[in-house]
Amino acid sequence: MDFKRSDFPKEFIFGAATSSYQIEGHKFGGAGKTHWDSFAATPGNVVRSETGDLACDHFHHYANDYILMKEAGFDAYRFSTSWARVLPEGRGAPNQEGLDFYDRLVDSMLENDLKPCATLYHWELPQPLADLGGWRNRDIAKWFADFAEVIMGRIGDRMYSVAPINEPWCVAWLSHFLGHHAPGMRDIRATARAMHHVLLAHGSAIQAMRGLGMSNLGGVFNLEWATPVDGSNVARAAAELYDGYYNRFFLGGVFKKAYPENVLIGLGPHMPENFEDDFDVIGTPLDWCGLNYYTRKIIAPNDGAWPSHEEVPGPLPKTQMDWEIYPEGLYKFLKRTQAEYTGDLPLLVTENGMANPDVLTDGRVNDESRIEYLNQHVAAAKQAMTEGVPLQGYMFWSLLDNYEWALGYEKRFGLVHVDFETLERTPKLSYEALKIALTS
Ligand code: IFM
Repeated sequence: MDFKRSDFPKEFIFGAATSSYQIEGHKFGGAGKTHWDSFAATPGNVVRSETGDLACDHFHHYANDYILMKEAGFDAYRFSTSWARVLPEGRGAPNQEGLDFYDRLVDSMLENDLKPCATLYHWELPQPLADLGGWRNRDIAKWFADFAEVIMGRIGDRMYSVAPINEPWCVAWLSHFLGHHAPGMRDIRATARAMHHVLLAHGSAIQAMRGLGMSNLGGVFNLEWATPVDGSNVARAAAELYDGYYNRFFLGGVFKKAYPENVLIGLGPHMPENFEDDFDVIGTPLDWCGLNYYTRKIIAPNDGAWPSHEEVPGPLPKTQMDWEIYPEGLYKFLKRTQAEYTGDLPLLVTENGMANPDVLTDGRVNDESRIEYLNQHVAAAKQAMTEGVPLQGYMFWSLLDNYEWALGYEKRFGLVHVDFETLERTPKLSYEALKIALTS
């Protein structure tokens, strides 16, 4: 790598991230059905209709996975807890086996000197709650706060940090407006409700965890830089709207207790009644803010219904996801988030990485393009730090190749290669390069 640990402050945290449904093996340990199981069982939604049933079988391999992390010199592990594994019905009686699993997981992280950084929800909603309307139902805020109390009542004493929800934009817009993720809806009213309720659930869970006496609680937002297709006013307004519902809606709700006006022009008529009354819960103070960053989008206006724009292909080199590589976006987001939303609050890059068509040859994966991608993005973050952004950590996505949701197992994001038949783990060149950077 072009960087090493000593280039950063002593207390700076390097970590790797994963999520429950993407790696654990959902069929093990008495977990309940989730909306991802039904979404994937519906033809056309997921490549080859693949599911997280087995995934990386982290359920049985976690101890070795943490040894790999320790050997690479990571300080922290960002993982998520599966709501349906803990509460198979989403509410009511906990699954003791699920609670015991997370208990073992956390102890094993600590044995390997990894700071446990939990996310309570990374997208696998228990099916019984989806049947009740899921994120469209305001009651989800209460159900989620109850789940936060159950899981943190068991492992909260050993957490380094906790965030309630991974990437609210994906939970709401990607899943209810674009229909790319479970529950696969394409409905503006459902979207408006999900966008508000996901933030209400976030704030309610923060309050529940404060009630348990917990600290170091934050939020994790995925941000995508929007570039207008040309210099016209309509193109600029289109990109500002994309920025509004992708980025500013969620940061605005949490840190300013307000949603952007340009977004409310379209979503306003579909929002829950008196939604403004919830801002005090949504804006419950946090201890840190996490940014997940991968790419930018070029936005062009069109004549369609609101939001009346579309993404067009950009000229930059792309990853296996067809996402442009644009490290400047990370720099700009760190600067802008501090300047406009978070001030002195610590920031973390909670996800960054790339999918690459990695091939295992003679026991090696030469993922030089991933090394280059990480170098460029870490340098962009370092630049922002040099200019005063209080960045306190950087987590790579992902530790392991895993279930990339609707794209199944085809897109490989791991620092460690996984053979999905034998489940064998093989550290890639990027893992080895990071190991040298973090341990020397
Ligand atoms: O795999 C996902 C993860 O679940 C959330 N953030 C983006 C990653 C890559 O698409």
